[in-house]
Amino acid sequence: MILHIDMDAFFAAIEQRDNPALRNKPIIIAGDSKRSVVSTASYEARKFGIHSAMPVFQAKQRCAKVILVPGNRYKYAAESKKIMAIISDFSPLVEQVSIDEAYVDIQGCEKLFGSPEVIAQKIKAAIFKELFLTCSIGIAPVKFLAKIASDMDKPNGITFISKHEMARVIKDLPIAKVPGVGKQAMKLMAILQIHTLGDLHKYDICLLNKKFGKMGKRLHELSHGKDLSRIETNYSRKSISSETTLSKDISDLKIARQLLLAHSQRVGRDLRKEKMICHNVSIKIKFSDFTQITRSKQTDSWICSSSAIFNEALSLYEKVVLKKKIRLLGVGVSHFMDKNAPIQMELLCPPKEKINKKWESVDMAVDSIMEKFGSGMITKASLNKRKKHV
Ligand code: TTP
Ligand code: MG
Repeated sequence: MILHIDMDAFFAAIEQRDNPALRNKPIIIAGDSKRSVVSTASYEARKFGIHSAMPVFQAKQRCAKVILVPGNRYKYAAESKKIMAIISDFSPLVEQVSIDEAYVDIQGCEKLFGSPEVIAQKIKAAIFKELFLTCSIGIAPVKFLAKIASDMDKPNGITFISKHEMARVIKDLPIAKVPGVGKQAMKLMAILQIHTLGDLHKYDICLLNKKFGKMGKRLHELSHGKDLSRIETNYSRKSISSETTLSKDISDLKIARQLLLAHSQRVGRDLRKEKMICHNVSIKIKFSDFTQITRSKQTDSWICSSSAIFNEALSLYEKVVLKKKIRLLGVGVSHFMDKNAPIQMELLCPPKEKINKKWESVDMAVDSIMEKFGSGMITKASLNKRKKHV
């Protein structure tokens, strides 16, 4: 049996816990610009139809009394660590999949802690006792159904899908709920009259493969209750990104450069904190008409300095033909490796960035000042004029 644990309204719940004035109130975690988007909404705010990714102005239209709370991602990351440590007391097989969710394989734990439902109750109680936070837990024989189950009775619920119930749940499961099925696939599915996971039964695996590629095979397996993915215990972040919705649309390259530099610094700092180097840099641009593009490239070497990330981001940016003004700009890095891991001398393996010692010590000094006094305390001189745009 697999458990999927997902914290309830994670960022908002932490803020409500830490500030009694916010409890039982509709709150959203978001930047304070009019054009920011909601990262999470408390369940009180959700009653008004407010949800993640909704622009803040819309959230305010839906509920005039909604309280806007600026986020603190370091605090949330610290809570996340504590949660994962509590869960690990119940089983060694824990796979963290995001800041607030994890799969747990409880094979062999039942003698020690009881039935799957009892284990779920114990985990919920342990998290609440230590951190005053609630979560929802799904229990199922396979990972993907455990994840779906954890969403069925939110907040603060436990949902158990037994082996015998799997076929029934799959038969009626809306295809939109299946992890990995995106908007494009949904359109094609609608044409093929596929509305639930069970509807896939009548299709041959070859046809699904042809229509949906690799995902077709996986969906075919899932529709038969087979999920071959195992619990992967070595959690590591797969990507780090930073982005801002600007207070005013921009088209000026100078301002875009400043923003790319600021995001490269934030991303670089997080990367160095994780003691990682990366091999892929991406940018994200949302235009004034809300259309969005991402561009990414593999770097020639493994990098971690803010300046190298910035150079890659800028070269990506300069290749974009800008026909509209920009509303949001972001930088991301992915394809990580431990900074201290030896590089194999293979032809295809890129070399480590030749670190410029002077810049490395600047990065280190800036990182530690930010760590101690907050990110507003130090900035590049060229970024100082940026503030009015973000
Ligand atoms: P979720 O688990 O998707 O959402 P949630 O924990 O706020 O609410 P629930 O699980 O009860 O439905 O995401 C976990 C956290 O990740 C969330 O608190 C904030 C952050 N997040 C964003 O920053 N942006 C987003 O678009 C989403 C969906 C989440
Ligand atoms: Mg959650």
